[in-house]
Amino acid sequence: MARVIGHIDLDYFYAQVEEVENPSIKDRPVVVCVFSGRTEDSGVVSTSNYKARALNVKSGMPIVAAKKKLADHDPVIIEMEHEKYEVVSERVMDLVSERVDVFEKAGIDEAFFDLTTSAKGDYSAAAKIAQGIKDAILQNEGLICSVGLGRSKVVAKLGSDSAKPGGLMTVLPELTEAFLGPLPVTRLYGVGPKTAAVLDEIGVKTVEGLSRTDPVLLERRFGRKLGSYLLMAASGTDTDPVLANLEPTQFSRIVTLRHDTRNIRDVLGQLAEGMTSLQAKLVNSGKSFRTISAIGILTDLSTRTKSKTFDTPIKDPALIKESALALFSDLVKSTDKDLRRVGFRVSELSDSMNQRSLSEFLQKGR
Ligand code: DCP
Ligand code: CA
Ligand code: CA
Repeated sequence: MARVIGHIDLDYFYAQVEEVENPSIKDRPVVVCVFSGRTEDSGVVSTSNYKARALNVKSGMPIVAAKKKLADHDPVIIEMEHEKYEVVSERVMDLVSERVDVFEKAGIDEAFFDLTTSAKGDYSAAAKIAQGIKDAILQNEGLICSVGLGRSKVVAKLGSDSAKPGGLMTVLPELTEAFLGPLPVTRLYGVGPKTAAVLDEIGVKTVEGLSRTDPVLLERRFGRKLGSYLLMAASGTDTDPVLANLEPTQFSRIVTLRHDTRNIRDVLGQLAEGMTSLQAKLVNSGKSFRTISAIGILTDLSTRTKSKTFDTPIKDPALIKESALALFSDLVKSTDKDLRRVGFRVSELSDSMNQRSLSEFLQKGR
């Protein structure tokens, strides 16, 4: 059966989340920034919407430079709130992973998936499933994303890139070489600036050029592992499987409240069951956590989170319920709106006997 691999990537992710939260900014350039705090405007651009990109704003650019480019265009400058995007990311990842055979998160806004079994190797069946994923994300979160389907991870990733923004690109196995060939080699997954510089030196510009390069030369310049990977990537014959994420990095529970409310007793009552199962999950997995967060989705669908980070990893599951009251009180105080959905998350998970506690243990023993 033909392998069917997918890659999904949310479009202009942080900036799009801001637009969904506040649709009135949609027609203006939106720039999400990381302020370093040294001076009022020091820091860099995290990402921006397509309006801002059309005016040459780029990720990583100093905020001052972005402001200059947008001076006459009524820009919206927003401070990055990582927690907020994490919550949205988690919900989107759930929507995807429920609909695919194997799911591998590859970043805050992207994932690989395998549809070989459920599509029975048929690309038009896979495209229907992929469209269903896109629809679900749009319906539930109001977010657009791009998806690529192909016979390998490299092909799928290039497919989602080419589908941006908002598209679905199916690269049929028999058309793989024709699709890959003309692309600049710098677009290949795994080709960073260093590799790109060497490829440039030996005169390789396109993926097709790379696929015709002498394997011996590639091995000499890149070593055997990278050399053979590059050749396989260039022909779309890389064989890496989609690997289900085995090691969780966080556990969370989110529930929709029976009525919108800002009454804390009510919130905690309806979350109780979720928190108990979260505690059980923590105990069963033998994990400790360092950060604990209360999550609230308000009636206007914006998200508020309040977190607490402990100095050392915490094993005691009772601390989850103990922290809930304080965190939700803070959260409710931060808004005058009612809550529609509420959740709880423990993150920065580590194995209970981790590096740090092991060294503490050893030191105490001496
Ligand atoms: N990000 C960041 N700094 C960077 C690159 C990215 O903070 N230099 C953050 C903001 C992005 C998110 O990671 O929204 C996802 O990165 P992507 O590279 O997928 O970029 P976008 O989703 O913003 O845009 P695109 O539509 O090109 O995917
Ligand atoms: Ca993205
Ligand atoms: Ca991405």
